[in-house]
Amino acid sequence: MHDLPKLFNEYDEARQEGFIKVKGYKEQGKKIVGTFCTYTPKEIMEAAGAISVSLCGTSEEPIQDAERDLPRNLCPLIKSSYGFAITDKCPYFYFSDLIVGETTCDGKKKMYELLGEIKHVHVMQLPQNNKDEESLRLWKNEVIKLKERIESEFGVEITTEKLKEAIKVVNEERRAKEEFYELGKLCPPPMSGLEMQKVLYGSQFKMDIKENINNLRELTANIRKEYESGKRTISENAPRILVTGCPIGGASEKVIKAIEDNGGVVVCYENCGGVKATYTKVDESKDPIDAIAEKYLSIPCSVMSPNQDRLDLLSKVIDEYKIDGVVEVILQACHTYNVESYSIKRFITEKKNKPYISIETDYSQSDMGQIGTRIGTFLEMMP
Ligand code: BJ8
Repeated sequence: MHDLPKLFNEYDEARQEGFIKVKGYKEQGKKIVGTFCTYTPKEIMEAAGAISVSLCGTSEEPIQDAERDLPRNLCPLIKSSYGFAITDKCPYFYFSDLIVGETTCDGKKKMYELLGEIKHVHVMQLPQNNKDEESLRLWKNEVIKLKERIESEFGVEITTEKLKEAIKVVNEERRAKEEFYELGKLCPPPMSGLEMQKVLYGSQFKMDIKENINNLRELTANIRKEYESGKRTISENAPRILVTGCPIGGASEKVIKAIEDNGGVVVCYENCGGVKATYTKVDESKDPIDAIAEKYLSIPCSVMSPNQDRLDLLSKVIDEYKIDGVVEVILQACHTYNVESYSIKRFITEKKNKPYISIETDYSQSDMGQIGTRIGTFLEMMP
């Protein structure tokens, strides 16, 4: 038997362990690129031989410091990220040679202006419509500008061959992640949603992509083997929940905990930690820059308008994962997800005939009781 809890815990500790790794990479002369969003084309950094790492803050700890400069009624992800940056409490930020941001939501793009006072920052101008030709042209140009910035900043040349190689590796990482989270399609699922979340979140901090692929595949194979030998850890009567909305990690995992403490199980994450980031791949047969631009612009985040692709994706995963109910997690003051939640609710309840609840929260633990009560009532409605 494999020690699965131990393997899950390794992912839980990945963020902390990465601190030492990132220092090691720096000492070897590697360049570090800090990122904040799924729209960042990771292939460009990979092709430059640089390491990319997520700088999204997920804890309440630095928010008070951030509020000295930023308004209180701002998304906790933005405040936490900024707070870590100005207090030098995040080794990933500290070691970053360049920060790459995108003009996604208003809060983030204004925060990047302030980060620019302490670090080198490159902001990609993201169009807000991902269907018209003009937007794709603009975005392609932004991908080229990022490539040129990385080349001049780090004194490297990103050749077409290197880009093609990077596309293959990053696609493979997407596939490995997909093979892992698709275990959630099994009935009953072979792991809890909290365990799945630990792996999805932790794997962001496994900076060696090839090693990440191998670890994910090994974990998936071990889970499958135990399941096939008859081991079950989740009741087959547990309502199967889909989580959608803003990114989840650290403090916001309280919502997953509330779902599972009340008898449900999260079997799928449609957010940026899960399906949304990986369900499309970069087309390996096209010109690399064209293919990268197309893949990233197609991400169905609520910052796009209109955003029909998100509804299509939700519809697909609700069917494939045999979902009983949908929980949308909205971080406080996230206007795009908050406003879009009305269309999401209508779609889920009227077109897919599934129960839906939205939970608006921040990184504090003060609303845990209230979230537990609301989720408990929601789960009681399940058939
Ligand atoms: S692709 S979800 S990572 S923008 S920071 S929008 S929660 S108010 S994170 Fe995001 Fe990229 Fe989209 Fe994904 Fe709202 Fe907060 Fe803005 Fe946020």
